[in-house]
Amino acid sequence: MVGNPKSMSDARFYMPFRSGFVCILGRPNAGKSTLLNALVGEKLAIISPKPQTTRNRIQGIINIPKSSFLSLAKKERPGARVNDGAQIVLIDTPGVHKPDSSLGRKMMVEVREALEGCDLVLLMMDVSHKVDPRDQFAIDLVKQSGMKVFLLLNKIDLIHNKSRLLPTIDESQKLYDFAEVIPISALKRKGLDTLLGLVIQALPAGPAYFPDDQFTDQPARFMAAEIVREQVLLNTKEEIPYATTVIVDSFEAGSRLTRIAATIYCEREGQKRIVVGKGGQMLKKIGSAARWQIERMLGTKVFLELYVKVQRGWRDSRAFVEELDWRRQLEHRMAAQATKRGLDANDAAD
Ligand SMILES: Nc1nc2c(ncn2[C@@H]2O[C@H](COP(=O)(O)OP(=O)(O)OP(=O)(O)O)[C@@H](O)[C@H]2O)c(=O)[nH]1
Ligand SMILES: [Mg+2]
Repeated sequence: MVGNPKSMSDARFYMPFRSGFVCILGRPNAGKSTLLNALVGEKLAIISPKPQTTRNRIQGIINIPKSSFLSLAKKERPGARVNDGAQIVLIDTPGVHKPDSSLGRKMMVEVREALEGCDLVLLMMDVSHKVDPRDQFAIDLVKQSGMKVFLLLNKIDLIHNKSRLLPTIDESQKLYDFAEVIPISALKRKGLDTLLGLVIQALPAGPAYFPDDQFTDQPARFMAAEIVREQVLLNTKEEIPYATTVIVDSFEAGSRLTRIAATIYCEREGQKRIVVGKGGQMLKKIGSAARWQIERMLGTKVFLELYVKVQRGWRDSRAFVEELDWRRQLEHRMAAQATKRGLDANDAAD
């Protein structure tokens, strides 16, 4: 039995509740969203082999109860026996790149906003590739922030001769004064317990920021749009994945059935033809795969209506790109609802 931890004279035995914001950063395709999903244990972010899949920052909340924290903490602090648990707010971000469109610039704003005020940065690199100037761009960002950074060498499952990892670790240590260098495989869930233990150690004592049954801040409406976009990414090639976006036009949640209407926007007629496919076959394929995933997420049947429209050069339209931001969409809908309530109240008073 362990006594009241707070009265223990040896602080080694007691770890207070810890919490903080942890930003996952790295160039496109490093595996950031795969790591977010693996650590949270839910599919919060869409994933594809194509770079620049993630366009918004996405928060995933990990609650670590007292008991399970123990085994993680023990690895890092032998003898630790009592702890009060932890809450990690992980933030997945778009891949760091040099933007050449309004969409790209907005993605980089998302990265910078995620970095602001976070407690720790997890910089991810793909070990199956050599470090190149595109990695340097991400390193420069963390240098400017001056934050505590762990370097995650991801995709170690692709390195068959593990002795090849040692020179990579040595080399990477020259890039920045990383607090830790941790080899992982986000896909195969290798090294993630060690990573979690070290992350918790790096966080300050603090309160839970979210209720313990919440695992993301994203509304289901936005996640549904992302699931449709993921199917477009997985089923199309060349420039189409980059030239498409999805907006949910209506989302009516019921206890058994959710009705969703969404529009896939492309930049040109030719792209629209490919997304629709011969006799509408491609759109049907995208729709049924997306519907199945949304049903799993919501736990209801889903009636999904998809439309395809051309919005010429939308990636270069600042106004259109801003409208894609779900935080902004939410603000607009709340404002519209408040106006409607005001009008209804006036009608009732008349
Ligand atoms: N072999 C292997 N593949 C991985 C690993 N982690 C991610 N991947 C793959 O790498 C590709 C990119 O993964 P994402 O998680 O979408 O990468 P990302 O960093 O979020 O990419 P962006 O959103 O484009 O910035 C996908 O095909 C993943 O399945 C890993 O540990 N091992
Ligand atoms: Mg991603």
